[in-house]
Amino acid sequence: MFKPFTDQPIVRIGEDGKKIGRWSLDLEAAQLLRLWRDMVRARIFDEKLVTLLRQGKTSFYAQSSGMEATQVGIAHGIRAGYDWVWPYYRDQGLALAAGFPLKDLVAQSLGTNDDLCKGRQMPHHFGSAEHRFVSISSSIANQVAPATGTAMAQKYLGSDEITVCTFGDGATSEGDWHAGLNMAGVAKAPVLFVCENNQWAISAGIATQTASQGIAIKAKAYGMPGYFVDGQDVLAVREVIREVAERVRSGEGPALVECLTYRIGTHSSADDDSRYRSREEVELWRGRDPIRRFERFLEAEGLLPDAETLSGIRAEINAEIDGVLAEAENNGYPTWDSMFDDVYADLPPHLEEQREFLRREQEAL
Ligand SMILES: Cc1ncc(C[n+]2csc(CCOP(=O)(O)OP(=O)(O)O)c2C)c(N)n1
Repeated sequence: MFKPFTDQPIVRIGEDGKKIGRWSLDLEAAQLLRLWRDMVRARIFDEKLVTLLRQGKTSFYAQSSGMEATQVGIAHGIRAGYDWVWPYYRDQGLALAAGFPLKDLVAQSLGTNDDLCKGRQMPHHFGSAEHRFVSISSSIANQVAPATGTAMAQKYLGSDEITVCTFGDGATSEGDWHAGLNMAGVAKAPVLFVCENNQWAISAGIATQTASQGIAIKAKAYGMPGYFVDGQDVLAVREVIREVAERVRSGEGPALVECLTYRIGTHSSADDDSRYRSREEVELWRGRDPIRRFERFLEAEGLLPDAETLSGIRAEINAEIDGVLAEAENNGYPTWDSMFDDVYADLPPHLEEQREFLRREQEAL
């Protein structure tokens, strides 16, 4: 049983890859390789999307490089595809590791014909009811109260699904965050709140978000346990999330997990992070790369596949993503008149008129 409210983050693997404390591995080599693969897939996806932005093929993206252990650990700790997730805009690593189809994510970012929203949403605001991923929102903390509501419904329906709600450290400064956690505590709603504390809210550092010891400790005020975890350690995140999620599922009420991580890249495509944080800090955290740390662990345990196998997997992931990107572009983009679809069951006369008007204009071009 993990302890809540620890001063130091809960950790399984040290920087050198060696086990910290006494614990036994409950995963087979194939499952460990899956964790590695999911982290590498998230990293490669991130790099490709940044390239796509530079090519002008999409106009918005929020990088998650550096946060892979947190996001993949969360995905592997919950019942992916069964539990409902209210993700935040940087959660592509979580989504992909939880089985969200790459094809749907890419189609949404590019706004192609296969995009469920037909290009009407902001890029990188994906979601899928089928995969139990509520649509991404740009507003911070606005998912917290609805996530509590989702969990209350699950409780009233007697379901054993739980709700997982993620957010950054900046979101915890919003009133919505406190209202959502407060209600969850009162209602004993089966919701697992996870803070992906990457230490910056655009240019505002964590010290400007809170004067308290951290985020996890705030759970105390709302009558739930709060866990502080090393978010660069995929095994620690997976295990804490798994244990806490099952406790939430068993009816013990909500919980908060804070994963301490770092965003290596800029806040979003519109940001220049060199204006507010030192290169030394970024380099320090680049050296704390969660993928490398996990590789050192696999090596120390004698479980790291040979270099050829690893580069084969990387090549496979590259080919998969390139293939999906090319396919999305080949599928083409929605035409202008699709904007009239899905608005009303029967198009009212004034919109019918506007569609006709636009059609004539288009023909005259
Ligand atoms: C309600 C609201 N206020 C302000 C913003 C502007 N904004 C966009 S992202 C962001 C910082 C969020 O930081 P954090 O929650 O730590 O997540 P991160 O982007 O660092 O992962 C802010 C203030 C917003 N999107 N929504």
